[in-house]
Amino acid sequence: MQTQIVIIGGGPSGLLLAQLLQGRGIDSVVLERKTKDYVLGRIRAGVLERGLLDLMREAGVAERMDKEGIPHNGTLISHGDEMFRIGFTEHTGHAVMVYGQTEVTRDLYEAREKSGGKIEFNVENVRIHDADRDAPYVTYEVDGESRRIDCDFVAGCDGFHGISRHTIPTDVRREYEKVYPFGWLGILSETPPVNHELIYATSERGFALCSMRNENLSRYYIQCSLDEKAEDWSDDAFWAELKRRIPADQAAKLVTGPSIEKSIAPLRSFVTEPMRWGRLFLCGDAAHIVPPTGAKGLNTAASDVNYLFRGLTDFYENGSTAGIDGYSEKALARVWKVERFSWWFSSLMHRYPDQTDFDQKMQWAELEFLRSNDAAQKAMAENYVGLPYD
Ligand code: RFL
Ligand code: PHB
Repeated sequence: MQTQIVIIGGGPSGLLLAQLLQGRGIDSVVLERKTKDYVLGRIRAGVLERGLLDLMREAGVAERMDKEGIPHNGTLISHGDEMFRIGFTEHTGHAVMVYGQTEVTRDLYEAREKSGGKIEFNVENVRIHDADRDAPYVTYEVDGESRRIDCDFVAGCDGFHGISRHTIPTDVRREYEKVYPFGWLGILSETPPVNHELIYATSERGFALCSMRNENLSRYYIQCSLDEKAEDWSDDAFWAELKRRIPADQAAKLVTGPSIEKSIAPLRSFVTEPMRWGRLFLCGDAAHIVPPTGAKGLNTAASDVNYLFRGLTDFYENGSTAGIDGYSEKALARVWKVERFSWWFSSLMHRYPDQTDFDQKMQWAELEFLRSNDAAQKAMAENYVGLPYD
């Protein structure tokens, strides 16, 4: 088989890239290790930046998102019983949108199927060959049968546990990592959200987040220790702990109900450099991870897709290699700014096991500064709604 771009990974990065390329007449094949149902069953991101919204529109897959997504003009931050708001629109002129990653992925799959774009599910043993030469190719197995696709370029969109990153030789690749000493226990429940805006809450007992998917579907998280297991938490225990971490007036109006999903995610900051090696380009979680506190993972994957898509179209339409040659540097410049924001917001809001009284006072002082200082709020809002794609 022959195509222009082999895209490894059928998560949001891979599918969005495929759809954008297809709109410009550039052919791709998407290779996904799991089934479509498995990918759609993963409950992940909920907040979309304007850059991603614009890319969805450019890819022609925004109809349902623009109809059902909920624009958010600000967010709430609480500290014990104190709560303040950071207005996004008043500080930046922009908002974010609450629309689940599951829905984004569903819309992208539907568009891909409608347009007849190729996706192979259940692929195994994917290997990238000759990425540092002029004629790369990818081999894989499906139903026990070996296949090969020759291509111009390979996009590694296969997430943190994928193989693409490991194709780059260790003497070229440099990795930076910070693992946080806690995780997030999250639940999804068919209950109305406690507030019409998200609440990022810090308390003596640790962090909590009140988020949502729609007016009758709520997503809540609490900071937990790494040795805990989701199945050890009853719904009642979860709700009781959440109520202790959010302001009393919010806890009083929290509507509880059975959880329909419950899972624990570890928190990690991770970047690999470079994001390009020869004809292989890394995109999204394959190249970087942020802790979820700033809602940046999916959004940063989208900014990589943006730079790579522009670079590839410039190559195919104008014969210019400038965009693809500059891809790694450009993407990484933005990635590091997002890493900083996610690390800062995580450090501000969580309880650390080895935290001293002094460290705690510093968190409180920083929160008080954020509550009372317009410039600090503007900086937070600019990062939250998404830095521009330069
Ligand atoms: P994905 O989504 O991991 O998709 C990669 C795909 O590649 C497949 N794959 C392979 N396919 C073929 N061959 C192989 N060898 C393969 N290895 C892997 C996988 O099966 C998968 O389908 O990466 P992608 O596309 O880069 O997308 C990244 C986002 O999924 C991720 O950044 C976000 O979910 C992070 N995230 C959030 N991001 C936000 O922007 N806003 C949020 O509010 C937000 N909340 C979250 C989050 C992530 C969370 N978890 C569980 C990690 C909340 C949570 C709890
Ligand atoms: C979510 O709704 O899943 C969500 C929202 C905001 C975050 C992280 C996760 O910062």
